Amino acid sequence: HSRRAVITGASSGIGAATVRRLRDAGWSVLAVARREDRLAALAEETGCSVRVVDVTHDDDVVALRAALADDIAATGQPLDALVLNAGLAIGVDPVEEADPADWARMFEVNVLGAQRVAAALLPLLREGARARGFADVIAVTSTAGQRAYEGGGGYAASKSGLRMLMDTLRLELAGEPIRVMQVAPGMVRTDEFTLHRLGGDAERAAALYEGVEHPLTADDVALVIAQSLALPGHINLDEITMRPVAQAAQH
Ligand code: NJP
Repeated sequence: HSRRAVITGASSGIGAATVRRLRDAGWSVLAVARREDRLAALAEETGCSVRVVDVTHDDDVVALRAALADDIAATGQPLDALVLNAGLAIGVDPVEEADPADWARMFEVNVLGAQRVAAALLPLLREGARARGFADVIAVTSTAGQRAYEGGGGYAASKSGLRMLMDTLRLELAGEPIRVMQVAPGMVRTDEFTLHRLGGDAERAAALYEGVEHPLTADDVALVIAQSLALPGHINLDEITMRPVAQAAQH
């Protein structure tokens, strides 16, 4: 059996690129997100399985676990890896002017969504680890969770929350053969993420990339995720920070 992964936030950007990278590496992938049309196109293109899941909805996540458990029982193919990638940023307002509802939404998806999916699928990952020797949870965090920047308060707070969630999970799973890894990218050129962040203002979205000559692409991040998962099972890359060279020079 090929290795099996679940990828959240797989309908665009880094998640979709990770589906392609893992498919190319021979994985069998279940891609989940909310946008059904995007998922259908991805399934058509890559041959991956897809399922509509909103990570903020308990029912969706419970149903995901049940469907996956049934498929594992039917095929004998265990779950090897969970890629926690679903996430979003809203706004670039200073703390003083930020709307708490925007912050709540970022926490709901970026932190609580990751906790909900990880908790639901851990029993299946444990079975996978028993069958294969190890299993993986890998999250896409952000350099925003490591270092503050003006206007990034809510996103940074949520991503540092996710970072601590992952660090805690690693401690709690100590002694089990489950790796808990994080990839923290700097600026990635995924237009939908930025456009959504800026409420659809394409001009401001384009301006955001102006300071960085060659931002990372979604595929750059996907490559690092795929290579981290491909490492021998006794190597845990706790946290990988990856930035475009032009951005690295700023600090
Ligand atoms: O953005 P985008 P990226 N339930 O908007 C999904 C982090 N990051 O690829 O549900 C389930 O193309 C959404 O799917 P849909 C970032 O924080 C980025 O850049 O169909 N899924 C879509 O597939 C995030 O964690 C940059 O709308 C939900 C996906 O999430 C990850 O990279 C820098 C959902 C977002 O894809 C991927 O972002 C950095 C929900 N409730 C970290 N809400 C960057 N772009 O600069 C959203 O350091 N999704």
